[in-house]
Amino acid sequence: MHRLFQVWWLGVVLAVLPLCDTCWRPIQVAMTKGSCGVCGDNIQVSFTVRNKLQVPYFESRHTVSDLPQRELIHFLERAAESNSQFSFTVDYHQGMGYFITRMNGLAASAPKKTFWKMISSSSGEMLPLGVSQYIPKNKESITFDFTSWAAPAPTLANTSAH
Ligand code: B12
Repeated sequence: MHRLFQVWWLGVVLAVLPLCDTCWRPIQVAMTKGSCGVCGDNIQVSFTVRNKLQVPYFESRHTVSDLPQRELIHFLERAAESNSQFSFTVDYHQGMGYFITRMNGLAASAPKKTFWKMISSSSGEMLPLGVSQYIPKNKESITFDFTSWAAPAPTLANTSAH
């Protein structure tokens, strides 16, 4: 009886909290802060954006540091936010996510059979997944190469991902 009397204030707090919206807010923030899906330790990823297919040719390099390891699209977003020289656009495809349609102002074109091919410079292989699903490794360097699938080599038929 004596101990119950000592914690009477706890009963008052529990009774008031559900009625008080602003009382809950700090608790909700604490619960959601830092949640970012599949997130690992902070990593560094570099991009090379290369067009050797049509004039004006260009090539540029961009590095994103200290971002939690997660899908490639987040690194592209960070690069675009922090560097006005870097830009991209995407189309959304249900099930596979985003397809890169334009980089640094140069648009891919289905009628001209051009696309932005993504290659891991570390392995030299085409990425097996798109930007919404591929998770880069620390210090990985990814090349976005403006490519024609009409060119004799490589063609869609003889590339490993297709
Ligand atoms: C043809 C094809 C392409 C063509 C599409 C252009 C065209 N107009 O034909 C080109 C060469 C551009 C291409 C590129 C890529 N592709 Co592709 N492609 C295919 C393939 C062989 C057939 C798709 C198709 O025509 N379907 C029939 C039509 C009627 O359906 P659709 O929904 O309209 O098809 C569209 C989408 O598939 C889209 N598309 C094609 N590839 C990709 C990749 C991604 C990530 C997305 C979001 C959309 C997309 O383009 C098609 C035409 O508009 C499929 C394999 C398969 N059998 O499905 C792989 C496939 C879809 N591609 C794949 C990949 C990995 C890529 C690349 C990421 C490769 C790379 N490392 O660069 C790039 C995309 C890069 C970017 N810019 O974002 C993977 C996707 C796996 C995944 N879950 O992400 C697949 C499944 C091949 C595989 N590995 O098994 N591709």
